[in-house]
Order: sequence, then structure tokens, then C-alpha cells
Amino acid sequence: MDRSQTVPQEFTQTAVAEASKHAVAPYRDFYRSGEPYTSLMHHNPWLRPPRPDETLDYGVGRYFDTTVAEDHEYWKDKNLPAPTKDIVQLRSDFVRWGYCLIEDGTSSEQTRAMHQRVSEQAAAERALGIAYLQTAQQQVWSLVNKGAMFVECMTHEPSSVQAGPLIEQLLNEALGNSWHHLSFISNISYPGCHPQGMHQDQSLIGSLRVLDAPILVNTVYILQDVNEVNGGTLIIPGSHQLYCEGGGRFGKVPPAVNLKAPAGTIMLMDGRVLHGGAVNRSTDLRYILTNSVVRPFIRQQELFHLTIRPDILKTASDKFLWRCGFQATAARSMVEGYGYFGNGKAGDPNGATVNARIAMDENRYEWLGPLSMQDVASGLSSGSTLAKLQDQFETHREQARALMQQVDSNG
Ligand SMILES: O=C(O)CCC(=O)C(=O)O
Ligand SMILES: [Fe+2]
Repeated sequence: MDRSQTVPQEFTQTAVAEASKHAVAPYRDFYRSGEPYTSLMHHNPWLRPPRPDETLDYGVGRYFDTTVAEDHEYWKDKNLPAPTKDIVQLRSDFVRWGYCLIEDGTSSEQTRAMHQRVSEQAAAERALGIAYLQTAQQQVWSLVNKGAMFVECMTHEPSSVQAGPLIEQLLNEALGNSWHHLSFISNISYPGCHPQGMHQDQSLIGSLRVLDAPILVNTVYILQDVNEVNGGTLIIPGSHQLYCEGGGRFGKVPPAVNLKAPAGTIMLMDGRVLHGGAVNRSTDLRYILTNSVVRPFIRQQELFHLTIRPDILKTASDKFLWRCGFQATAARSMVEGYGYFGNGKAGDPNGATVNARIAMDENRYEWLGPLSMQDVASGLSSGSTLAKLQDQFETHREQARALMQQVDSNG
């Protein structure tokens, strides 16, 4: 860096800050707007979430002080979604109410196995002092590494989730045929926990408005009967449509209900519907699993590229790898350029970045850094991992090689 030259005054931090103080910057204002929560809280002050140190008030109309639809004055005659296996009904519930309930989505044996696995895992994480726990709930992250059944759920194998094919159909319809896993975790409400604030699961887009279709769908595995006592998820049915009608902002919204559903139900939830973890007034822990899936341009909540255990990756199916973000194209997820020729399809070796991750796991990945023609002459760079990956997996290198020669002979 040449320090002898002075930087033009207009580029200095003070000058830039001064010139931006009263700037007309509509995009900045838009990103700072806090929408859609600003309008939501403005029109519905009863939705204010409790502070972590707050004692929860009942009988004063707070959002968490509610009950199941069948006992709710406002909701009882509105024909809200009930668990069903009928795909026609599920599809229509999902569009109208923003969620649908798949009856026996997991068999009783599958539900029992998941419930047992996750309760054991959660207890062990608490006992080790490594659990993630807030006033609202405990969350067990990276289920992908914590039981073979969870890996199977991520590709919807009927051996672990019997409604798998139906779930995939509905996810494909809601998100387009390609989607990624955002995260797969367990949410555990404990006796005396606080409610979560009401939220949209696709809040990761900030104030950007998504009105045509969801960009996230949450697949919620219900592992025990849930209701108003033990923390059946709070939902404002149809709120995704209110959000759309308001052009991505909220006016007044109707009250929340507690979800009532038997163990084994799987709820699919539009990423725009308002919902949140409820209080648990029982004496037992309430376990659900949440597997959010998203349009594939979205950055994942769990960084699967780094999270997934090496032994799982080595034997993973192409479908699993695709959904976890290991299939690169020129538009996304390349490693040092490897993936540029990927066609985006599952199993295409040109975009199979898992090969880079395996090399890293085996401690044999060598990154390219700044290169000079001296490095070329000394053969230093030819042994880079990129060169090996290209040789082994890029089936389109021939044309690239011919073009490289052409560029340099013209030069
Ligand atoms: O625990 C629940 O019932 C809902 C959890 C939830 O909505 C979330 O963590 O985003
Ligand atoms: Fe949520």
C-alpha cells in the first residue's frame, strides 16, 4: 500500500459520514423499517412479547393467554385445519390457513423412536452443560448428526417418516421443485417457560416483502399430544394472507390459538404465518422437531457444509447432499471455482462440492493462494487440491484447456 499519496478528502470516513447524515436513502430506510413487525406491533399491542425477566400476566388479553380452536370464542366455528391424510384437504388448508396437519405423518413406532432419541439427547446436552436454552425453550441443534432416523427424515424416507412422499409433493408445490434444508432441530418447551414472540419463520429476509409464495416451509413433527396446557404452538391462522393483503405489512390481526394435535401429526407451515412457541403449563417437557426448508438461494440457519459428520457425508445419497447445499453451480456454492460447470442436478460430479469437504476432513486439502509464473515454473501449484478435483470430477475441462491455450497464444 502506498501511504505517500493522500486519499482524496471525499473518501475519508469523516467526510463520508458527514455527507450521509441527512441523505435521502429510501433503501436504507426500507431496510431499517423493522417491518412487518413495526406495523404488527403498532396495530396489535397485545402481541408484545414478554421480557425475559417479566412475570407472565393472565386475564389481560396477552397473546399467549389463549386456548385451542374448539374452545376459542373467535375461532371455534371457523373450520380450522384438522389432522387428515387427504392431500386435497391438506393442500387447501395450507393455502387458506397457512398450515395443514398431516394425520399420522409418522407411525406410532416412528414417533416413539424420535421422541425417545431426542429426549435422551436433550437431557445429555443439559447434563453436559452444553445445551442451548433460553427463557422460551431448549433447542437441540444439528439433529442430522444425532440419529440415523433424522438423516432419513431429511430425504423423507418412509422408513422414518411414513408420510414422506406426500410431504415432498406438498413442499414441491409450495417452494418449487428445488429446496434446501435451512435447519433441523428440536424445540423443547419446559414447564414454566416463556412464550416466544409471534413471528414468521421467514423473517430472515428482513423487511423484504414476499407476496407470491412462501420462500420457507416448516415441517413440524409433533412427538406427543399437544394442546393449550403443554404448549401447543401458538398460531394466528390465515395471517400469511393478511400479510399479503397488507402488501407485506400488518393491520389488526385476529387472536392466536394453541395448536391441538395428537402425537404423530406433522404440520406444514407457510413461512409467512404468524406463530410462536407457547407456554408450557404441564409438568412434562414438550418436544417437537422443526425442519424448515427454503428456496435454495437462502443462506442456511445450520451451516450443513461444516456441520455434518464426515462419516455421514461419505455415505450420503445424492438427494441428501443436494438438499444440504452440496451441489454447486456457477451461481452458488463454488469452492475455489470448482462447481462452475455444475448443472445443479443431484449427483452431477461437476458440482459435487462434497469432494472438497471430504478432502478437508482428511486433512489433505491445499488451498490456492496468490500465484506467480515462478510458481508455475517450479511446479508448486500443480499439486493443488483444486487441480485434482478438476481432473477427477470436472468433465468439461477439455474445452476450458483449449480456450486457455487460445487466450495465451493470442496474447
Ligand atoms: O416450539 C414451538 O411450538 C414453535 C417453535 C418456533 O416457532 C420456532 O422456534 O421458530
Ligand atoms: Fe417459528
